[in-house]
Amino acid sequence: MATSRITRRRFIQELGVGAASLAVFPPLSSHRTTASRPNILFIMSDDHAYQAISCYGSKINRTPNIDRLAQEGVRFTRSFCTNSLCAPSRAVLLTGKYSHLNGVIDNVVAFDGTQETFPKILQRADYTTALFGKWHLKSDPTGFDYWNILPGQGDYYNPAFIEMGRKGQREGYVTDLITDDCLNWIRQQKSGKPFCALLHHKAPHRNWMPDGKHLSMYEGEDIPLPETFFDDYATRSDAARQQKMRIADRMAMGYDLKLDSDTTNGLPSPQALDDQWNMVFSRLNEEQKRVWREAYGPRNEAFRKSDLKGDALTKWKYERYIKDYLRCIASIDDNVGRVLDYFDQSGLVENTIVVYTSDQGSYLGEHGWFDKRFMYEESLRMPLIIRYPAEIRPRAADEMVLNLDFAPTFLDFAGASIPEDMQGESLRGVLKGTTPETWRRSIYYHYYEYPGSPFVKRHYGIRTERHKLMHFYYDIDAWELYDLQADPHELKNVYSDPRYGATVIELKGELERLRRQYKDTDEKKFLPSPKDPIRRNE
Ligand code: SGN
Ligand code: CA
Repeated sequence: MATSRITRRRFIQELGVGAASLAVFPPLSSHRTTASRPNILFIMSDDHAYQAISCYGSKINRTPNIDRLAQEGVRFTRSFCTNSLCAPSRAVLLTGKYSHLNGVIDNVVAFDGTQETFPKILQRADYTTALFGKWHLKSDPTGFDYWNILPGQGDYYNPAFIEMGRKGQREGYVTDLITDDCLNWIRQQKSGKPFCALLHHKAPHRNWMPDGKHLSMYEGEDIPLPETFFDDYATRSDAARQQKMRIADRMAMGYDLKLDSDTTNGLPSPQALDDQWNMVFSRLNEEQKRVWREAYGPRNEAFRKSDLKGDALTKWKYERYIKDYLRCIASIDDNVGRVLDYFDQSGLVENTIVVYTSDQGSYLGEHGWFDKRFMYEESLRMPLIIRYPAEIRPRAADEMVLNLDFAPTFLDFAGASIPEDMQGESLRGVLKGTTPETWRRSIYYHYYEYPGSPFVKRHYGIRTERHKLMHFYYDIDAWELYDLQADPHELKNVYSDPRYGATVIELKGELERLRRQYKDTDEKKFLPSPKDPIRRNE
């Protein structure tokens, strides 16, 4: 696999880093403002599923600015995360290592900031580095010359920020504020050094609070239900049946669905989340509250009068969820547009790598769900678009890539050496259209946050172009196999179908090979002891 990089690494080791960078890449001192040492702007949103991006074929919304980036860059159609959860995905992208090696297996563990990360290596290679927005790794950021982050999950309205260790609060909407900060910082960069900025949005994460100007977008429109909305999980293992993330019965009336307490028709709702709703709503100033009440008041009253039940009620919940989610994305897309416009005006386009991705995918009603975590396609996939006019031509790329690959990719473009123990592969060849013959044909996945809300069981698995094999473990021992060609929506588990017997044997062999390659052979290593309390995922 990716022999080209192994060869290059050996080459670097043999010659010594300084000599190798002279031989393989142009000398550092001359690339400050040339195409050989690009700036990097890494835009990442939180839970933005590919199903809600028009250049990925969205049936439910338009994202003209993200599409514009895709027209000018490479759009990956098979980009995946290794563990579909926020903090784990972020730790993987910083370190280029799987969760079991970087330590962040779930949203509970704090990131050990003393370990090697790509921003630290870029700093040593004379880059200026900065981080804006969602971080969620608990420990203070390391490897950044400047950082201004949201504490924890952050708030949509008038959010608190931590700027280089100092706490503060700002008036406004989170997606606009994070973008403002990042653009202001870029404008101030006058040192002549290349920069790497991580622009990490909170939106469109739960509880999906849109900004004032998008509150009525999609109102009066029907958003189609996904085909698998009424999945009955008939052929699956108990893992799919026992999760607690169904739109039908797990959404909070206030927090998720924005109903006032007198418009819920007495429908059951988790009290803790609705208390949280009162807290987040109380952050709005009087004018923001007025705009919200004006938009939601009449809709909530109509809901009260309709007295919906059964499937009609579930469909209403879906509509409320998806419209708020898409409204949050409208603001993300507008802000991506602001960044692209600034780059056009400032002449930074040619020599800046711009990435758009999301920490993982999300269910937008598929299988009846919201949230993520499972290795099924909707949450396994990450949208990924990379633009770099100086070196790459626009195309859609089908190669299987991982969030594990970001760190080596950025280091490769920066002309810095890639540590031997990083487990990802540089995407540089793929981006240039010269994919190595040996490029990976399967990917490995491992999810751990269980027991803990929303009760998606621990599992690991392998995906090839055609198949996906998963093993659920801990308080279950169950396998699922999907034939992605015959069954792209993963509705029919064929693990016990004798016609797939040879495939199961072959995939188990390949899965073992990947587990050894990535040094993840001990599934008991991260099991909580029976005395451990249920893990909270904040
Ligand atoms: C919060 C959400 C969950 C979500 C996790 C993790 N609940 O706990 O729905 O799965 O974050 O999301 S909420 O009521 O607090 O919104 S992640 O993207 O940060 O991993
Ligand atoms: Ca996320």
